[in-house]
Amino acid sequence: MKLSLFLATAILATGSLARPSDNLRNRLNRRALARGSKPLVRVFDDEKTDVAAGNDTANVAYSSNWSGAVLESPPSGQSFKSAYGTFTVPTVSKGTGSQSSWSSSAWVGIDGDTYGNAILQAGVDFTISSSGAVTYDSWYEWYPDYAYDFSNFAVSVGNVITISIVSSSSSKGTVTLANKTTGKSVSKTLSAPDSSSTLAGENAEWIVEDFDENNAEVPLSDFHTVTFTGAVAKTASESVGLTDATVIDLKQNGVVRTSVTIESDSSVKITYE
Ligand SMILES: *[C@@H]1O[C@H](CO)[C@@H](O)[C@H](O)[C@H]1NC(C)=O
Ligand SMILES: *[C@@H]1O[C@H](CO)[C@@H](O)[C@H](O)[C@H]1NC(C)=O
Ligand SMILES: CC(=O)N[C@H]1CO[C@H](CO)[C@@H](O)[C@@H]1O
Repeated sequence: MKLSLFLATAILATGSLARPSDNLRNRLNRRALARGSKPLVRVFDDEKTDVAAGNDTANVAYSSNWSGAVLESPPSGQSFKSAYGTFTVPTVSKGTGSQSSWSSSAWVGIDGDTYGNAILQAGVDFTISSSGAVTYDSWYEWYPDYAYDFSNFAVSVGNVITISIVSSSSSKGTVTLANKTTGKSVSKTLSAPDSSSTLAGENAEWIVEDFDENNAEVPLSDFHTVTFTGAVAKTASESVGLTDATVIDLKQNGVVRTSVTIESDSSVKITYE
């Protein structure tokens, strides 16, 4: 697939994500930090195509915000209605530099790459503080609205979580996180925040993001490896796997921070470097 040279220009202030494991004061502080996902921001300086390690067919691009796999267009005349993926909550270590905390976030979503007006998404943040305390926070978001916590879904390392993103119309969708071990799940039905942020169903993605707080990227935590399995996006009539997905590596200040491999039609592995 040819790489799109679309540049997401929507740099909108997005919202708050409090951490359920923090006390109320910290929650309020975090809300003030305006945590949110952003559409894909490509890094153009040395965008590369067809040069994935030893792989002639993969489409590879760099982003300062996203790493993972993106389906950039549905089968002709169709749109993506849903996207699914399962991952194991990873151990988390400190990232580079001297920081008060480091974070990253694994999520599945619809839109936000070539179509930047909206993203319907849900996932789990991984944060480690300078003291070494690790918190995992589950959340949902319809960009450009804020990210919100799921309450009553406290994930921990090793949990196997299935994410389901299902749009019932361009302005309505339901996101679900399910614990594969227990079958326990949380769901939220969301509406488009406004008439300009409806879904197009043009993209589906499986991402580890260096998300924004207070309009700046958070220092990236070392998430070791996140592998999405069972990765599939569906239109009204077809299921689409990852074979033709575009691979996106995180690149910041000239340094590639991830290594992404499409392992099969239903699996993508994202490794922190
Ligand atoms: C290259 O990547 C594609 C998916 O983009 C995959 O189907 C194929 O098996 C890979 N080939 C090799 C040699 O790794
Ligand atoms: C998921 O299941 C595991 C194993 O039973 C359990 O320890 C964990 O607390 C569950 N997590 C959630 C978020 O339900
Ligand atoms: C824009 C955005 O999505 N969040 C960050 C991603 O990258 C851009 C460009 O590097 C930053 O300005 C954003 O803060």
